[in-house]
Amino acid sequence: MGFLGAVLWAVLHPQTLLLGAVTFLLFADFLKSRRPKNYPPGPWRLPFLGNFFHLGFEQSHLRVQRFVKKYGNIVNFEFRNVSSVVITGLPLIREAFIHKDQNFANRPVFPVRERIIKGHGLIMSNGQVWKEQRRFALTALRNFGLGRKSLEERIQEEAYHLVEAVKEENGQPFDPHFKINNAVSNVICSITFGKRFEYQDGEFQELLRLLDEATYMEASVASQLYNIFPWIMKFLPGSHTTVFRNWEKLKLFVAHIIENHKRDWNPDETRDFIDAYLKEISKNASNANSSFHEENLIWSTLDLFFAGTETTSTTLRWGLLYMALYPDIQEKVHAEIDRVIGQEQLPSVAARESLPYTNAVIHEVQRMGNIIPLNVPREVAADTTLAGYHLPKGTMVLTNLTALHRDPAEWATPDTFNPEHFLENGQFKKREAFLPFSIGKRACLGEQLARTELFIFFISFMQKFTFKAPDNEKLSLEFREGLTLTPVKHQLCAVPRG
Ligand code: HEM
Ligand SMILES: *[C@@H]1O[C@H](CO)[C@@H](O)[C@H](O)[C@H]1NC(C)=O
Ligand SMILES: *[C@@H]1O[C@H](CO)[C@@H](O)[C@H](O)[C@H]1NC(C)=O
Ligand SMILES: CC(=O)N[C@H]1CO[C@H](CO)[C@@H](O)[C@@H]1O
Repeated sequence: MGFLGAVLWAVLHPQTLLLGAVTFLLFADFLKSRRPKNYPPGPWRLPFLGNFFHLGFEQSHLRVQRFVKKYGNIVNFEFRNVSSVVITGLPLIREAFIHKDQNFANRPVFPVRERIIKGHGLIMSNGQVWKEQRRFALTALRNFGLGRKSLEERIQEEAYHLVEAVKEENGQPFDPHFKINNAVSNVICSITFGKRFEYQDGEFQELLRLLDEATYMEASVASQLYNIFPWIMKFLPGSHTTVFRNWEKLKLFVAHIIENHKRDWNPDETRDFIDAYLKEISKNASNANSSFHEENLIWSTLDLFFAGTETTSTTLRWGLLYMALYPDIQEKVHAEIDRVIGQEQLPSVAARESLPYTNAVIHEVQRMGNIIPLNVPREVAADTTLAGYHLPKGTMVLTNLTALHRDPAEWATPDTFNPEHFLENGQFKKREAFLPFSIGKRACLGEQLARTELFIFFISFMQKFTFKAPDNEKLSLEFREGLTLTPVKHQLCAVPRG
């Protein structure tokens, strides 16, 4: 066969071929993943997987502290297979999201999200689509807050229903999750769909369950693997398929409601968000570039539904849990409410000033609950710099809100629930290192709404109940990590107050 033949044989041998291909790919990946010049520092990376294992699957926000200690306030990670930085500290967060907001206003596109949403809607869209959808949603939220029934009245009405439903538990142990979820969701449903859903409505409960499950499963191992290897994972079974299936069902639900709206649509009477949006679509019929079309209507609606339900309801659940765990604090809240508005008067945001202690407690719940620990990811929209480092377009940006909310330099007892953090001489004190809604152009669009909801729902609960652990049970602050940090499944007793 001769020498050449032997070499050729060796080269063509399947195993050798495979080995060669893998070596080549690893080398190419290594070249690709070497840090460019003046890039922020960070830990070593595995080819393909990047820092997947450093960030891990669970409690990842707690695990990487050592890197911040070692590398400083801007650390480069390969998160999944995307080059990313984690920013720590208020000065850098301000530099990025306020002073250089144009360059940091995008959202990254993850394969899981891309497959479902395809850049539509409000939360995950970019550029012109995002600008138009955001402006429209903000206006709509404002308008439906000023309509015949103010937003505050809608929330008060819903809080009334929620309190009635919790009374039915007669002080016995119950899991508050789905009733609270339903109530909170109804506020956004009344804005977007023009209706609320009864807590006994099986179909709606099922939708809320699908939403909850999708949010949880999107952080699962299979979904993360899909984000790295979509071309493989799309052929494999796993929890990512649940995410797709659930969103498909949620989409159908909204599409169905939109069909109903179209059927009895009257351009002169705008009942809700969907009506207003249909009007916008008809205005822009001749404009091929307009982002106001049905696909964006579905996703903007679902985005409001999604962002407006899970977050606020999770925060309220943390609130009740903290009250049950800190009975002295709960007692002080009761006393302040009894003194200022009593147990019967409907709570309104106008009373915020005169309820400083309760207001401080709600803020402390948000600080400790810390439900979005690394913020919602952003992406660098155009080559830029941060803290003097070069950040190329396409870099994913995570901001460490946990570091801010647990900073020992900012908070007297960073790891303990303590409303005094937000009080000074008995008055409410605003804190700069408190950013649960983030800041800048792309900050939470529902902040006003969320704050009003938290205030009214929480006070309504406190007017009527004392929250306690069930007899012989110990409550814990353990959390479940999905897209948000939520309390683990638990039961509470809501004992009616005399
Ligand atoms: C306690 C409740 C809530 C918390 C802690 C929260 C937090 C956040 C955070 C951290 C972001 C990412 C901001 C950024 O990238 O800088 C966000 C975005 C968003 N939130 Fe909220 N949120 C809450 C309630 C709500 C409610 C009630 C709505 C309903 C209208 C809502 C709608 C949105 C939307 C649409 C976005 C995406 C904005 C965009 O990409 O332009 N949120 N929220
Ligand atoms: C965020 O900050 C917390 C608290 O300092 C720290 O434990 C955690 O490791 C940090 N996470 C990241 C991703 O930097
Ligand atoms: C439509 O969008 C494209 C690309 O953004 C732009 O070049 C074009 O001028 C736009 N056309 C109209 C009619 O606005
Ligand atoms: C993309 C686009 O042209 N949108 C337009 C739709 O109609 C409204 C009202 O006429 C305009 O303000 C938008 O610019």
